[in-house]
Amino acid sequence: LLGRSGVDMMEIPRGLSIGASTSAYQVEGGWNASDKGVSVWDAFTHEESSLIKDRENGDIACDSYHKYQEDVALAKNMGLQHYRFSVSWTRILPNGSPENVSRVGIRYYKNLIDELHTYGIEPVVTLYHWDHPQSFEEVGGWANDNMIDYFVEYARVVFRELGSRVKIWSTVNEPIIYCQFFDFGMNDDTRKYRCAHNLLKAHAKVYHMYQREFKDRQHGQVGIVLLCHNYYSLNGIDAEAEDIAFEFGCGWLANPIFSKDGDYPAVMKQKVAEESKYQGFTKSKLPKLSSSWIEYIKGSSDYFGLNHYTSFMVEQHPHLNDSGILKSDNPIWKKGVSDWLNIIPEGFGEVLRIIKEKYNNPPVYVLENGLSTTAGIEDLDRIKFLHDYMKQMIMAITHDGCNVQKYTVWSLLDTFEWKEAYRNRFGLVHVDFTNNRRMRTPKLSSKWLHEVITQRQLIKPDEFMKQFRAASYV
Ligand code: GBH
Repeated sequence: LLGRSGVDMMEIPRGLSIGASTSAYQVEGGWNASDKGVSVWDAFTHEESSLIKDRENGDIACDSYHKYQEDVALAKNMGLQHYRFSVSWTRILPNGSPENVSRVGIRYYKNLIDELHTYGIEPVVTLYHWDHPQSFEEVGGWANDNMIDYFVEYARVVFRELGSRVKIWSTVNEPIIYCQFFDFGMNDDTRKYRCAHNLLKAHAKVYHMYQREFKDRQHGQVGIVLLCHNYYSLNGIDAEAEDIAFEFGCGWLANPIFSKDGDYPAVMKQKVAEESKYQGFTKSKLPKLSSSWIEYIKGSSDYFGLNHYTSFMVEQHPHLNDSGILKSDNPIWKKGVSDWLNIIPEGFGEVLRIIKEKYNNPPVYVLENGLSTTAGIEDLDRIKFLHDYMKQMIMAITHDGCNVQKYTVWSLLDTFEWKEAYRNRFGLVHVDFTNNRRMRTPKLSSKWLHEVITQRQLIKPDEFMKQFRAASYV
C-alpha cells in the first residue's frame, strides 16, 4: 500500500472510527460535588489508602468534572471521531434509589455530551466502570443477586435522561476483571463466579430493557466490554493450554453472549466441576445458567466491545487453580511501566481472529488499547506501541476480514490508574497532578494520532519524527 508521500504506508480502513477513552472515577474528581453519593472507590481509597500507591485517591483526579470542556477541546484538536467515557452511578443516583435522581449529575453528562456533539465527536457511553454505590457494597456488592435489579433501575434512569443524545451504550466494563481484582468482598472462587454470574445477568437484563423500553425511540446500540488477552503456549505446541486460558478469561462471558449455543464455555464448566470435586465441594463452584437464562443472554449485545493490551505465556499445571493454567512472561518481551503489560502487537491480530472464528465475526469495537509510560510528553514508546498494534489490527481487517469498526486508545488523559494511582500513565495527554490546576499538555503521541486521523494513513513513527523535527526547527 502506497501512502500519499509515495512511501510504503498503510491506509486506515474506510469506516474505522478512531477515538480515545476514559472512565468516571479515573478522571472526574468532584467526588463529593453537590449531592453526589459515595461509591465503592471513594470508600476504598479513603478507608484503605495503604493499599493504593502513594496513598492516593481519585478525589480530584484530572478534575474533569470541572474541566470537561478542556477535555473535549483536546479530543477535538486531536481529530478524534469518538470519545468513550463512563457515567458515575452515584453522581446520577446519590443513594442508589431511582426515586432520587440528581439533576446536577444529569446536567453534567448532558453538558459533556452536548459539548462533544458540538464538535461532531460521537459519545460512546459506559454505564458501569466499577464505581457502584458503597451502600450496595455493604449488603454484599455483586455477590448479592439484588444488584441485578439495582443496575437495571440505574440504567433505566440513564437511558431516560441521556438516551436521546447517545447512540452507543456499553453496559459493563470488563466484568471479569472487576470480580477478579477489585471485588471488595472476600476473594474466594465461589464469590468470584457469583459476581461474574450476576454481572452477566445484569448486562442481559439491561440489554433487553433497552430493546423493550427505548430502542423504538432512541435507536441506539447496547453492548458489553470484555478484556481479551492473547496466549502463547510455553512449549509452542500446547494449543489446548492456549484455548483453556482464553476461555477462562475472554470466553467466560463472551461464550454465553456471542457463541451460537450460549452458556459458559464447555471447557470451563468441565474444569471447574472437576476441580470443585477435587477440593471437596459437593457441587461445582461455577453457578449453572438455566436454559431460559442461556436463551435470554445469547445474542444480548449489538457489538463485541473489546479491550486488548497484552499477551501471556501459558502452560498446563493441574490443580494450580480451576483452569489448571500457569501464566508467565517471556523474559525477552518488552513491557510498559505496568508490570502486566507485555508489548506484543501480533497478539492483537490473534485475538481479533479468534473472536472472528469463535463468535461468527461480530462487529468489534475496540474500546481500549494503549501503553503505560512514566511522566513526560516525548512519548515515542507510545507512538510505536499504537502504530504496531494498529498495524496488526488493520491486517486483521484487510487480510482476514475481521469486522472491526472502532479503535479507541486508552486513554485520552493520564488518569487515576486504580491501585497504581498516578504512576502508570496511559494518556495521550499529560496531566500535572502536582498542581491543583491539573494542567493538560498534549504528548507527542497525540500529534501523531492527529496526523493519522486527518491523513487516514498509519504514519510510521520514524517518518513522523522526521517531519516533526523538521517542522519544529524551521
Ligand atoms: C483496563 O483494564 C481498565 O478498563 C482501565 O480502567 C484501566 O485504566 C486500563 O486497563 C489500564 O490498566 O496487576 O495483577 O494487580 C485492563 C486490565 C486488569 C490491568 C487488572 C491491570 C491489575 C491486576 N487490567 N490489572 S494486577
